[in-house]
Amino acid sequence: MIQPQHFCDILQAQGISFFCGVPDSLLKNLCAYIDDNFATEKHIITANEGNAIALATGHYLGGGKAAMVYMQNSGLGNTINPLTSLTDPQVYSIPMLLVVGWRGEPGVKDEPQHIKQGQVSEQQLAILDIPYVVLNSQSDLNQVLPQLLKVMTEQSRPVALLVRKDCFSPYKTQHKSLSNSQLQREHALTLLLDLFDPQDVVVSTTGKTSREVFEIRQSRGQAASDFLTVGGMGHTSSIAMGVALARADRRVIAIDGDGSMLMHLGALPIIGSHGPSNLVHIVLNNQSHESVGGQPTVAGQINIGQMALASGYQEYWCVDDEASLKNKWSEVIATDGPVLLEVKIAIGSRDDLGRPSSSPIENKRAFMQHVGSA
Ligand SMILES: Cc1ncc(C[n+]2csc(CCOP(=O)(O)OP(=O)(O)O)c2C)c(N)n1
Repeated sequence: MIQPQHFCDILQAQGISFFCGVPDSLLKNLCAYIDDNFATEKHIITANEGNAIALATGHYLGGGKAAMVYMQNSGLGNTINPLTSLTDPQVYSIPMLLVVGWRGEPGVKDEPQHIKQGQVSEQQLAILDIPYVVLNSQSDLNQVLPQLLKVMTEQSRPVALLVRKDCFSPYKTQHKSLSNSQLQREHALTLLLDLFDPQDVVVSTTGKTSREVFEIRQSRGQAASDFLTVGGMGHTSSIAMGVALARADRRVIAIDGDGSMLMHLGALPIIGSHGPSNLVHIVLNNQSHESVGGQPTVAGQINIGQMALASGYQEYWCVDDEASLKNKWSEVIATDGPVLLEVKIAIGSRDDLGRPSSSPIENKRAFMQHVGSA
């Protein structure tokens, strides 16, 4: 296995000492090492992967040095626009090293949302004309990295490492949880699902939130008719807005995460300006990307309430424990939307948390039957 420190040492020796990106579970040991060992001006966790390409572009423009951009292959989609219209050799020709976690690699068992992306990742890099190398735990970094970075520098272009599962050796973060809340996400979800009306329409976000929602419903013997946004991270609130506009007679509840909300924050003013009165936007804020390793977000340093209200939401509340959550809910549902409820939660989840046992198509059908659109 490759030690994260060894990897970063070689990069630094090759002149790369600025890191940015969005965390990925396959890269979590590398991300944790970088986060612990590089100062905040050398390592920035961006809202989405396209932002990271832009940040690396600015780093090169401002300092003449290439940066490393890390991401899950799900994030490749977010990078395609800046990679084709900004950094490509036919445009500004900007060197950078992309480190891409290869979820859904053909032949490796993975979740439905990773299958297609895993199949097309190599083709995507090829069609983008990005020279790449597949990295595995046995790769000889002393050979692979200098060769790839030579191409990057000589041709002044993005190059990539496509990183297989179990490539990096374990690294335990020294980083402490930023959240002060004691409320575990799964418990918050249990309380919320108790508070919801059976007629409510629920859209839940990417990562462990949707897995927990699914398990709670299953443990109660309830139909799994919530829409689980297993892919398309950052789009939960926009999906919910679409449903809310289509079904003005039903209360629609988006259960978002802080990382997910930040990824496509532009959704907020669009929701606020179009004002679906039947939309409740809940943000479970643990100030981290807990699902992929707990790397920090900036959600503890910003004022989500002011952002929501400035975006045109009708009302905002913040709760951080069981009593305040139960207490506020009647007010939330009595207020015309769109409204935003921030629930401050602790970092953490069960080790034995399962994965949805129904397929996305079954999930879609159950959801549409619940909404009355199928
Ligand atoms: C475009 C994209 N980038 C990255 C990922 C990997 N990913 C899955 S869940 C997640 C973290 C979500 O963080 P947050 O919304 O705060 O929820 P939490 O996991 O903390 O509950 C990330 C980065 C992804 N699925 N899609």
